Amino acid sequence: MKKFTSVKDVENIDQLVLEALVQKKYPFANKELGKNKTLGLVFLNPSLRTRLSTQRAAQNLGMNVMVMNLDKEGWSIETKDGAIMDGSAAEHIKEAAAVIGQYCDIIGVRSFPKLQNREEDYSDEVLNKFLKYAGVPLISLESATLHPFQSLADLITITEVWNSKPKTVNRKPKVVLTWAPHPKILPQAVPNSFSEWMLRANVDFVITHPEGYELNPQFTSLPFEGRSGAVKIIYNQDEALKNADFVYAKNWSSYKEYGKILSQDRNWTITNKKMSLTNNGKFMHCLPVRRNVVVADEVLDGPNSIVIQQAKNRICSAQVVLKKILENLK
Ligand code: AN0
Ligand code: CP
Repeated sequence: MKKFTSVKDVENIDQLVLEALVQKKYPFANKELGKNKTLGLVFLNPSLRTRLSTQRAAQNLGMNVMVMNLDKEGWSIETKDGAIMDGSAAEHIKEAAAVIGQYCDIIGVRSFPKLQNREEDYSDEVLNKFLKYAGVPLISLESATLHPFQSLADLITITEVWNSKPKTVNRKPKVVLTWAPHPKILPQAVPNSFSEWMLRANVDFVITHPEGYELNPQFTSLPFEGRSGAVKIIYNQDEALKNADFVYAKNWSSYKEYGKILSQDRNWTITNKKMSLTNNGKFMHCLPVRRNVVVADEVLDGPNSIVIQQAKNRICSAQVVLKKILENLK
């Protein structure tokens, strides 16, 4: 593997999940692989899980890790080509990325969208300029459009939970991604990414959201490998939740009316009543989550919540990818 910015960088996702579960079981089996190699983690936005789990994964592989909060501790960065830099930005992304590339063998970058201009956000400028100028393999720590480490951890978690069921259950799990209310304007990266991974996974996948929250069809349709099709979108949440084995809640702002909050409807909050429509379904969320807005305490604190297992799986998600990139460096 040479980079990890989307599911498209993965040859075989089922194989990757199996290898991740081996890394989880034997976290120190490859601790010599990363010796004398340095991972640089560059954050332009806050993080708890991504920062710590990726750092932990790299340490398990014997790597050194450097973290830079570029937004707070670095020079402010210009990204536009040809800019006349007589404003507040002191350094251009061309030099910043190239210099970090001199110090690191692999670079991770987190860069959220500004949610003002759709075209600009979907060009994923910061990620792509790091790809272009860093000169070393790049991993996405959540870009403006995708969050692949999260989705891989989600698929690992679904696989673990589903495979632990009695062998008499011989069908694909039904996975429902549901929009949920939130007071702030949030990116579409997590649902975009979850959708592009679920479309390629061995699951029945449904998305439910209020009208107007349709995601970019680029991530919800599958025109490849002779298969074509799109995710089933159901606007009635109760109907979508019927017989779900996994309920993945997430808020996002509108893609169509870009960056707008079109609904704050608390009827979309995941409660025990909503979960009772499912097939004793498990509750998932990438975290951080707003209690009693996105999901009721009773669900998050209940026996069917697997959010902590999901967060734990961020380690083996990052570790399997770093391992594959390190193997390719040698
Ligand atoms: C971010 C998002 O929605 O993309 C990060 C999630 C992992 N969440 C918030 O900003 C609350
Ligand atoms: N789920 C996730 O990526 O969390 P952080 O934003 O805390 O890294």
